[in-house]
Amino acid sequence: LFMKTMLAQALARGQFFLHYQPLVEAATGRPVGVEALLRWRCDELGLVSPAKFIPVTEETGLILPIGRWVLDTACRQARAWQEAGHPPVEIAVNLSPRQLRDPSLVDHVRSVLADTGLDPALLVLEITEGLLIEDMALSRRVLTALKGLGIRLALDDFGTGYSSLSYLNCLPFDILKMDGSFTRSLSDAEGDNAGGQAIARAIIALAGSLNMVLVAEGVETAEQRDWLTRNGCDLLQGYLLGRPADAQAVTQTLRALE
Ligand code: G
Ligand code: G
Ligand code: NA
Ligand code: MN
Repeated sequence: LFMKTMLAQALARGQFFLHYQPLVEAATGRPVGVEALLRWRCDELGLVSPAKFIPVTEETGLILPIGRWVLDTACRQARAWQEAGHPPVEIAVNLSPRQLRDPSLVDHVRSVLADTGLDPALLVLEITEGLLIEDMALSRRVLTALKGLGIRLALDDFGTGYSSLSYLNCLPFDILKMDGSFTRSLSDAEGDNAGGQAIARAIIALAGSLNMVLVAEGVETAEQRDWLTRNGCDLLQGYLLGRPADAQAVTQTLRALE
């Protein structure tokens, strides 16, 4: 209850900020983009994890204004990187299920693109699979309208929760983000984990046969990076390639990797 009250004032008090985590091309090690990750510093509660506060904002509906702020801020930052002379940086923004049900979502994305002048091809919206199958007709309608703006869509945390392969073919996703648990399962205490590797290979092949870009999440070791690269993974994301950090720090990372 206390968190609800604090969250209601957080936007007006300027307590939200974004961290950015790089996505790196496996074959070349080059950064191709960043994922924006929301952070909340509350005066009373300190830094609160989005895993804790996002569910509360979904419950209250606050996720709608907060989500609009995230999208706006992230697109502005991407445009700023571009204007500072960096190679075009894709920006990935997480959408919560509740935002997908917001009738003004598509109009808002369109107007953010217009206001910031960001090339739609540089914007990726990340959606977890949870709600998608609950209302397939609505999901299809909204995702298709978003695609119509020229942006791309990523299926986030793929392989966890409600995984169903049938809807992969029905929804217009461009990018598949393999959940970090699969990256972790590539090895275990005994070393190579044949079962974990077989599953990761199957996910990589699935993305390939559906013409989707495959991103491996949660890459923490050089061994994981090398295995994923050898086995045809397109993009890598994780602490090994870069931790989520503020825009200034990420600018250094982007420069160092260029
Ligand atoms: O950054 P971190 O690992 O703490 O994020 C925890 C969870 O919060 C992840 O599932 C992530 O997708 C989610 N998350 C982070 N930023 C946003 C955001 O801006 N919007 C939504 N809806 N979820 C976010
Ligand atoms: O659900 P989503 O995939 O958006 O969650 C992203 C979350 O994963 C963020 O909270 C981010 O901080 C976290 N994260 C990013 N890279 C790594 C990693 O290499 N290892 C672990 N354990 N978490 C990571
Ligand atoms: Na995400
Ligand atoms: Mn993700």
